Amino acid sequence: MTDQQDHAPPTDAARPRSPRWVRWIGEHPPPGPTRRGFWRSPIRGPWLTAVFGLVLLIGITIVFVTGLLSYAAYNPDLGSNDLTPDKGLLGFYLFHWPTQPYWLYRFTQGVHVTLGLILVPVLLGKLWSVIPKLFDWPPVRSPAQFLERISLLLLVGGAVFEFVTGIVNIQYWYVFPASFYTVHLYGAWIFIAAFAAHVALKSRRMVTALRSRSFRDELHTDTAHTRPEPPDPDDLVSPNPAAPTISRRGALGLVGAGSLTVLLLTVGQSIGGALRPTALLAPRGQTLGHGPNDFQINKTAEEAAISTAETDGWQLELRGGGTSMTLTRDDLLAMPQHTAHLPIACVEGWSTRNQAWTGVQLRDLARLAGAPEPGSVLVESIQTGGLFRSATLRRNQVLDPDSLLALRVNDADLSLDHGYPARVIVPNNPGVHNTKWVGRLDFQA
Ligand SMILES: Nc1nc2c(c(=O)[nH]1)N[C@H]1C(S)=C(S)[C@@H](COP(=O)(O)O)O[C@H]1N2
Ligand SMILES: [Mo]
Repeated sequence: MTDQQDHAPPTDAARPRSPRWVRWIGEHPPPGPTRRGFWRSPIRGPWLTAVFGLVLLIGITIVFVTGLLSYAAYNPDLGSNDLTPDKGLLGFYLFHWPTQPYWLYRFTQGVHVTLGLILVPVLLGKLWSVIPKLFDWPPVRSPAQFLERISLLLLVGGAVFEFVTGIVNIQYWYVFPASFYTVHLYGAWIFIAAFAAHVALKSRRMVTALRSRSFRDELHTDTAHTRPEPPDPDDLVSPNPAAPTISRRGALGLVGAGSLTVLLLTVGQSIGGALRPTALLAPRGQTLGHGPNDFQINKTAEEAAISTAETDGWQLELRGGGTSMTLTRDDLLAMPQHTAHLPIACVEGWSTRNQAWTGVQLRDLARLAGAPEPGSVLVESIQTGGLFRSATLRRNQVLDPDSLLALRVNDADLSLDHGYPARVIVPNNPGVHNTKWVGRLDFQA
């Protein structure tokens, strides 16, 4: 077959009216991938694309929703929790993040990160299945086709951007601490807009394609019996197919095996405990402590430039109701102690099992500070090295009986790495807001 034949002019009604030289260019793609005959896989076609598309439709929707929940969990409307410029409209759905169930953030963020990771092979499969469209010739055929191509650029660019920034973040959080949060948030909305438009445009075609072949039959078809699909309106099916080297079953199996491998090598970080070491693809937080403090550490005291020099003679500054006072660790230990069984659940998707935290209830400290009904509390760390840490917690978080300024964990003093002399622990709170090495609590009306 010659290139002339396999690139029959499209039957676009507008075409005959375009100038001759434009038509000539359209009919003469340069050698290489712009020629349809270049793409020869016999399994490429609407059915395979639709199967990947359906998985992504469900998966990306869940990743998007859990991502929005993660943003809400940060209480971005409070204090300096969120410094994203001009996020106004994007916060339209925000609500007061609850403290119960205490494991909710651990679950939603584990799903966000783990599902995002296992969708990577599916995304690659999907992109492979439609790659001839990237080389559509002529590049611009009509205003409508041009607009569609721009939207696909946002779709593919947005997907790649969100996946790459997410993965880089869980691998090296401190590479771009301030901007990750902002770019991943803005990127998500741009991507999801293009995604929604794509779904609206393609959902009928996806359903038709899925119905065109039986999934069960495909799972019983080996390579030798693999035949190309009939020509399709999107020109995904090769006009010049090569002999099959893999069946559709094989291609789906390959992608499925890729996703399963990613799952098995990452999910241990979200489950924690004995399964933590199986998360070989999740390097973060492999540092563990000793004895009762033997659970994952995000940032060690050394990395935060905290040493006994900072903690010797430590005092907590308590502010609220127009007053200010200081308390030593012994003062705090002399107050009523409460124990709560809570995990640390990091935005990066890892979490610990429940640990038994013991300390003073935040609501007791609020009362002591003269602000028994605070609107919020600003928690500041004594940390000066690395990123300075502070977080603002909402009233419901202060008042939950399990919200503590913890002094001990699992019946031992907190280790320096886990925030000695005192750290915040709040049920259902993103790990990053459980401030370690607390120096000041400022309760606000
Ligand atoms: N002062 C301070 N507090 C901090 C951090 C920090 O870097 N500095 N890291 C936060 C993050 S991102 C997490 S996930 C948890 C981890 O707590 P852990 O190290 O005790 O497991 O602490 C949070 N509190
Ligand atoms: Mo974290």
